[in-house]
Amino acid sequence: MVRRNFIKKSLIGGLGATALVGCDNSNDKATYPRIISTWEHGLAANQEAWKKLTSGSNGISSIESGVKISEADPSVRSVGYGGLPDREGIVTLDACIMDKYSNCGSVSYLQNIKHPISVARLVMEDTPHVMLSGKGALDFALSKGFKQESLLTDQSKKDWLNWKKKSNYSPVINIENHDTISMLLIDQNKDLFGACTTSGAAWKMHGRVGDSPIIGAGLFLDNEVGAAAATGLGEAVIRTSGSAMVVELMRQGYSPLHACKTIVDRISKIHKSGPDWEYLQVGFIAINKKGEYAGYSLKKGFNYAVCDKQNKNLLMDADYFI
Ligand code: SD4
Repeated sequence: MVRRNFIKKSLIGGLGATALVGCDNSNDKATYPRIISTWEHGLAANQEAWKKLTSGSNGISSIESGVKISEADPSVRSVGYGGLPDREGIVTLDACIMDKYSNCGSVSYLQNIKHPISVARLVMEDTPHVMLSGKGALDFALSKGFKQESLLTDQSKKDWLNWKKKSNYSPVINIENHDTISMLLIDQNKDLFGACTTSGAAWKMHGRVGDSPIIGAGLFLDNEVGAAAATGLGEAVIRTSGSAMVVELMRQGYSPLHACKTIVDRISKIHKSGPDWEYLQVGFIAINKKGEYAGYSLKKGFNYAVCDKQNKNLLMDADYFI
């Protein structure tokens, strides 16, 4: 069942007039430039990216700057600084970035670096590789002048100690541990860029890497077709190569909404009788070459921020399956 989108609320000083608009097909409207990001904290990230883009920065610098806002914000509990740790109380970060030429860079299982997206960008630009992981990623970051710092805030440590009392790994959907920021940007030339950054699922096993640094899973784009990115339980997204599949469906002519919905249906079929069904949430955002976009999730509660000239910067409730 597809439910209609409605615009929930708007932000933000500098960009947005307040708007409340009823059900419509606004997400089918083509326009560019346009930036879409997962979750409510995507509003602030969009605002920064938009500011950069419209003052002359290129697409890749604009999305990097945008998602860095979430990485630095300790109130965003599953990205960068302030992100919830793994079972051992250690914050480990995953991030990736991709540009219009299909250049991409990624870091996984990175520790003590506040802006993994910037390290991912340098992996893309300054190495012959796509992904660096763990100590190698950290060494690379240090060689590029990044400074080590603790990312575990007092609040996150408190939450972890609290969690440890029961040590029950049962993610709470849509809050705390499902707030990866994924951002997709189409610029004034209709070129596409994408970024994704997270501290991953809270209370994950130490060493666990999710979908977010995996090109094709957490993020994918093809500049001839469109871009897609994911949030939610990474294992489910990896199993279906989620973002790559959404883009491939758009290549076949599906709308962004239909493409996202098809992959969410597939994830639902695979997991329906599995042990993680109860807490499973996945959401996708997608944008095509015309700037048409959509967000769609398995369960109710996923929202995403859309920034363009017409709508300013709005938080949209995604359509959902259940
Ligand atoms: C992960 N996909 O590590 C990430 C978590 C997430 O919104 O998206 N949270 O599985």
